[in-house]
Amino acid sequence: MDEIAYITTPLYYVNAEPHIGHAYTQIAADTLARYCRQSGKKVFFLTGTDEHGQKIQDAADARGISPREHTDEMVGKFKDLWVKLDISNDGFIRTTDEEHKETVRSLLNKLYEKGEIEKRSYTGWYCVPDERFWREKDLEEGKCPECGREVERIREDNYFFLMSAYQEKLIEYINSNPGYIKPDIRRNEVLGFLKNNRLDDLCISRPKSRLSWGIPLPFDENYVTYVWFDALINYYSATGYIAPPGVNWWPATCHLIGKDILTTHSVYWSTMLMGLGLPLPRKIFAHGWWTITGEKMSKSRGNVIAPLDLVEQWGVNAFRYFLLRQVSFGMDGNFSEEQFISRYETDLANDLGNLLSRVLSMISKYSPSYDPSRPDGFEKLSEDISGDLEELYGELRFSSVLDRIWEIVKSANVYVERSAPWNLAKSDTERLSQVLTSLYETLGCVASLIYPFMPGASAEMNRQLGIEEPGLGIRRWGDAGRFGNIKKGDPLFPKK
Ligand code: ME8
Repeated sequence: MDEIAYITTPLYYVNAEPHIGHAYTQIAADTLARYCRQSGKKVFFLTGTDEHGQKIQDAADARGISPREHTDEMVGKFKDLWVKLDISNDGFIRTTDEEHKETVRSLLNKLYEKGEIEKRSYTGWYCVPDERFWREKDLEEGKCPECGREVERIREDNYFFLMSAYQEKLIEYINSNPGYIKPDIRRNEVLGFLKNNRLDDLCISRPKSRLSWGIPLPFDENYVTYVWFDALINYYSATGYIAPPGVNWWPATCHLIGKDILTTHSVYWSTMLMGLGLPLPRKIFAHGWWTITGEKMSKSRGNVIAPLDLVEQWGVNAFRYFLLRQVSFGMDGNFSEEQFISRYETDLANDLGNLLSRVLSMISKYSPSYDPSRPDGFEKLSEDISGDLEELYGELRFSSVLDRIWEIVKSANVYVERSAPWNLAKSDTERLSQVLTSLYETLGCVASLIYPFMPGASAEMNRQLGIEEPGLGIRRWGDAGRFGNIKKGDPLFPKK
């Protein structure tokens, strides 16, 4: 991996409040960003809000306030939630930022001057909620093929980005860069689509008479920019005024998105960059959906789970853990409270929480010496996993990383039972010191390994272990050092 990592999330629409689906992408991106920082990279982790377009205008109209008032209020809710979810974003971009609008206008001008944009008369079917035009043949039973809602027939003059010219080039690019679109199932989906369909040109304007809440085209003030054209550019524009200066942040290392917006990223964004002569991002990773009884969780379907309810009941660490542990990243997952509770009780309260509290109690009770000279195999376990982290995180296999960490946690629990320190305390104090030191150091490693997923729980483990200056790096067995500062505290994951 490179020495820098520029990680992005989608810019969420501010037409309604964030739900678990949004929290999911944020937590995944945050975990990746934290791991990259932990492994010594310079990181720019960007998130933000998508504030123009029909949807937002409609949401503001429905509340009888201006789009600006509406978006300002909603942005606050997104930002508050990210703080509560321990999201460590380095920047927050709003598509209403003046600097972003200027970049969009200047890139539009550039494309226009290069002859990549053309004005045409157009008739098509428009899905207002998805802000997308469809051809007659795309419709399914006369409705939007993406969301199943009603579409409107629209005829008007508009500006088009000549996207169709890039069809072959894009196929070639995806073929020669197998890591570009991930996971492979999504890459194959995009390739299949590109090979079996003629790519259309992309309508990138909306007449101001129909929609005023947008960025005016620099070459025709009677139009505003199509919201996707505006929003996708954020990834690039942020590098010019939000990212820490002095580093070449473009191209982005990884755009993390949900599979609902795969086409806009892998086709629209890639070809826009080709048109502009800019490098393409290194990776676009599209994860799966959280469903509720099999249906996609979405604002418009009204079947959403509010993240804060779960966080209030179970804590932010458990919430973050569950989302990334329950489903292989990339696949869909059905949300169930029973599974949440079971993960909480088994993995967190029993396996990890109990281990910490038992080991610390035994160290306090039996006062062994700190003796790291004979690690009893645990140094090997933590070496092995450290060697694999780069690859697992590189492929965004979060649940596999957690599986590996829990292998260590589970073997430590088995080791406690097998070595029975309560008997050793009576018979063999040397062996007792060896066993409790092994366990203590192993907990020190686990505390640093869980940091990207559960930064709060990691900090609390460090505190109870008495590791006063934990540092950010991944701890090796033997680094935690001495028992002197142990401060046993409340259970890490209290039983409910
Ligand atoms: O599409 N399961 O914004 P959006 C998993 N503004 N993830 C989900 C989800 C679910 N049920 N529902 C939403 C937009 N997401 C555009 C993006 S980017 C330049 C512009 C997550 O508010 C997932 O990341 O509809 C998905 O891609 C994103 O929210 C869509 O957010």
